[in-house]
Amino acid sequence: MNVKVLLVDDNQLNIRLMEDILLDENYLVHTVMNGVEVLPAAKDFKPDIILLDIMMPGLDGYDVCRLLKKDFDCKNIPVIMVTAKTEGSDIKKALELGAFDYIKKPVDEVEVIARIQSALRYKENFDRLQEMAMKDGLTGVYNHALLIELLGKEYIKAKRKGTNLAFVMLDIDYFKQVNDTYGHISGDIVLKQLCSILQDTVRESDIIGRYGGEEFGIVFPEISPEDVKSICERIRSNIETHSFSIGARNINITASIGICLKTSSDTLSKTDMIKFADKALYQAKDNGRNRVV
Ligand code: GH3
Ligand code: MG
Ligand code: MG
Repeated sequence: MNVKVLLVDDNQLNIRLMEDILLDENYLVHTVMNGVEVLPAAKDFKPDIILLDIMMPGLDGYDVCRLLKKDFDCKNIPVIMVTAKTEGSDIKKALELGAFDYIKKPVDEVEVIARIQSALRYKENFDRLQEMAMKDGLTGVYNHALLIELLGKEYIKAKRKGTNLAFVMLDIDYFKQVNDTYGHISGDIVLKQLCSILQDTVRESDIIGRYGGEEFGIVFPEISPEDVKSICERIRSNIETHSFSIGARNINITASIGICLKTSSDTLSKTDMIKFADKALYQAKDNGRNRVV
């Protein structure tokens, strides 16, 4: 895929010069000629990198950089300042505001490409590490810490908007037997396939995480009691009817599910929600497993 560059400069000639350099590399370039348009353009165009002029009327490059670094969607896009301001104090200010690097005007073609590529290499490593810090290595769903953090975020959002929030705990039935009979590697394959079922069954906005071992948590923002019950019932039945293929063999498993739904008038805390979902899960186990409570 082509590298996407958002180019910001208030001077037409500078833009043309830089565009020539970037288009030579087959980069996809979107240009913006004033500071206020940068944040909306960045959200819309989703660039891999932003080349940002400092001296512009209205919002200057420093102001724009500050705005970008405060924005949830844009804060990790590397910003390279392109500037005629070459005093040490100017560069210091740009870097302190979160700019990744700077290029001095008049620009040199080889230097521009080298600095862009260095920023892209950094970003690639950053993304990989961030993914590793957020996701469970085996199943690809969120890890325990992220699941709880995202539940907290949704809890605050639900409170502010006065909407429902559900937390669901799912635990595989007699999973120890799967490991004991077919081995841990097979057990791992089952866990991965189970997560695919979960992902295929819930809505895009729902959040799946590995609570621990063979227990998974799902956060359902803005959901009615009927809908959360029917989605969980569908999860339960999709697991029960799925043929889990481990090597040449196919096996069947079931899972038990506990739901805690908080309406806007409930005063449950985030921790209460986990506690009640867990209680419901254990009731599902006690009542014979392979059921939703
Ligand atoms: P129950 O119906 O009461 O939930 O029975 P169970 O056997 O599923 O429950 P238990 O908690 O006794 O056992 C869970 C098992 O899950 C034990 C553990 O070895 C296994 N397990 C946990 N994490 C992993 C993993 O990452 N891979 C594999 N293969 N097994 C795991
Ligand atoms: Mg279990
Ligand atoms: Mg368990």
